[in-house]
Amino acid sequence: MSKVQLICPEVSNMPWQENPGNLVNAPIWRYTENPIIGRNPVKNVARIFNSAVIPYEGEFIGVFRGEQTNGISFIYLGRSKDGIHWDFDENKIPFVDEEGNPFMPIYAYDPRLVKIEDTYYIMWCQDFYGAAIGMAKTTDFKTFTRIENPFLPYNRNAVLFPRKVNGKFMMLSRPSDTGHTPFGDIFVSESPDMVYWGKHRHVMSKSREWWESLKIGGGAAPIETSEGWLLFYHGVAGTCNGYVYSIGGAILDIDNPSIVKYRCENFLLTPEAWYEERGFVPNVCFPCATICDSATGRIAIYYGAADSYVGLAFTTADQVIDYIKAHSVVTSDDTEIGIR
Ligand code: BMA
Repeated sequence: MSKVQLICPEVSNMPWQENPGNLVNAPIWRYTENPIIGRNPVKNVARIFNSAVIPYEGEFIGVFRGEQTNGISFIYLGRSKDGIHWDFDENKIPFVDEEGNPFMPIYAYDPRLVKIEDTYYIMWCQDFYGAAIGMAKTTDFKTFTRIENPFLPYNRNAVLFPRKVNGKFMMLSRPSDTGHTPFGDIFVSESPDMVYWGKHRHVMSKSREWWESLKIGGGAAPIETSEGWLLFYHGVAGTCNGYVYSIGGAILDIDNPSIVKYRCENFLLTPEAWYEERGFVPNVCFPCATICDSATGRIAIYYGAADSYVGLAFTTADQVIDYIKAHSVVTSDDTEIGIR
């Protein structure tokens, strides 16, 4: 029985391996058979990475960033019985507008997938006269209806909270600029209706730690726990040979998520395995989803590796929250409400 409560359904058939007992850094351990998705996973798709999965009808379903052989990314649907072995649709998700007419983005990448009440929402980065957030909803994974783009360009890394907070939908995002932005903070915005977004608040900025000294961005959907919202995000370092993407962890206030209660000064996972260090873009661990089991406190983290593969890592609510708290450093930027 875990000390920290995960407020989510029980998922007994989640993929799982125990802590190997020989970890020297954070209590996050890689699945021994990583990567779970290799190259050329489906016709015309060279690589799948930075993708999101969710339990569905006793099995698993996911939205996957498929980088086509022509270099353009789109979102593909995948299904799995065990969360590890995936079958992908050969065609891109056929998004429609609210009238049911085809409404495909020009490109789409880094999808997240979040269930709120009975609806599944997908959010991704797409062109809206510049990189911005696109969104769609589905209830059956057959019809995918695009809804209003929540923010103006330029913005990336949007992810919804899995429930309303104080009666409002909440979304994290990372405003940016036109290119491979060498800066960026996480903000939270709220909406009464999933159309109009406002009351924007700053959540957190880069830190002094090397692994998140350039920029940060929201990762997997925040996980509701008895300690607050557990957030796995990405932190970026700049080196003379390019960016390095690591996974970080923070705990946000449950009723006012612009307040960071704890923030781990150490990375939780940084590129060390061959499939993280070697690939189309080397040195990338990019978390986009988790699967959690409230019965045991187990958490499986899905992350893109080197813009080439999908990796899986495990932890538990107790172990990771203890570690985040024990290594927490928060600044006034983190703990304030975030309005100026
Ligand atoms: C970011 C995003 C991610 C990607 C990362 C590393 O800007 O585009 O999709 O994984 O760069 O290339």
